[in-house]
Amino acid sequence: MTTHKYDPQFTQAVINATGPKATPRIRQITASLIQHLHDFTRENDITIDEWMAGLELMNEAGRMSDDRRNEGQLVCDVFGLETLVDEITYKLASDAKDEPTATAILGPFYRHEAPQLNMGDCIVSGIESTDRTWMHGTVTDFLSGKPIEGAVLDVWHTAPNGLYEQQDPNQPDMNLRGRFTTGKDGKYNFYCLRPVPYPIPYDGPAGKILQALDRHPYRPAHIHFLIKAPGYKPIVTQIFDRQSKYLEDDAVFAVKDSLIVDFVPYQGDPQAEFELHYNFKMATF
Ligand code: MBD
Ligand code: FE
Repeated sequence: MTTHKYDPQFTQAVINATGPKATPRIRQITASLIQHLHDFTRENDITIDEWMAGLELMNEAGRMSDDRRNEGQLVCDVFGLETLVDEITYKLASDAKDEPTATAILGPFYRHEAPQLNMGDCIVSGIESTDRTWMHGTVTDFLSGKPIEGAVLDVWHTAPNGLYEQQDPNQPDMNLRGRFTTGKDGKYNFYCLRPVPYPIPYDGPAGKILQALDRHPYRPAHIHFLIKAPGYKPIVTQIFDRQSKYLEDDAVFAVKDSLIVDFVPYQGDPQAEFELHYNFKMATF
């Protein structure tokens, strides 16, 4: 008897083709992936044309991706996938009673090797803006509350034109990025801008998907952080301006309540219009 491809037996045959040397984890997740892909395809009567359209989106995302543009990641982001894996990773890692700083997705615009700066330095260059912000706080152990020495705070955000420096030929290399290392007191402080909401890149597959789904491409104003300290789990997160639009409908689903912050008008400093205070709480491994 021949097995029709529509037959669920066919799916089992594909799963069973896995050889004995596949690791248990690979075996488990590919069996599940095949099952879900086949079920999805059967349930929706996916035709060759529709499958080809999806394939072309994937190929286009691949062709567009380089060290300035992670289009594949962006496609995952608009489907909420990066937020989901962030959530899962964070839950698996934590059985804590109290809460370290909540995580949020890394996103496609992180760059390694941002400039190493001194406390009190400014990450803004070549931009006239009235939204200078003095950001400061302490990095602590979330259980003991003790300050953490040697924590490296890696920060990045967009320019007022809505572009990260690698997207914008008019910004200096590594603009609006910096790494700051805490001393004994665990304190950090630096100058940045109060960021603005901005549209994620809209001229590729992620944009096509948003358009087809009748969704806007905007993210609320945010600042990214990657914080590392010896003996502690790294924190990948973002903070969001309470006054910003799109907190409720972020195009990439990254907002969490505990990450919403207040930019406070600041009188005490001729270099800054706003003050932003935020403490980061880390958990040990
Ligand atoms: C961004 O700026 C971003 O931070 C994320 C997570 C996704 C797309 C664009
Ligand atoms: Fe971002």
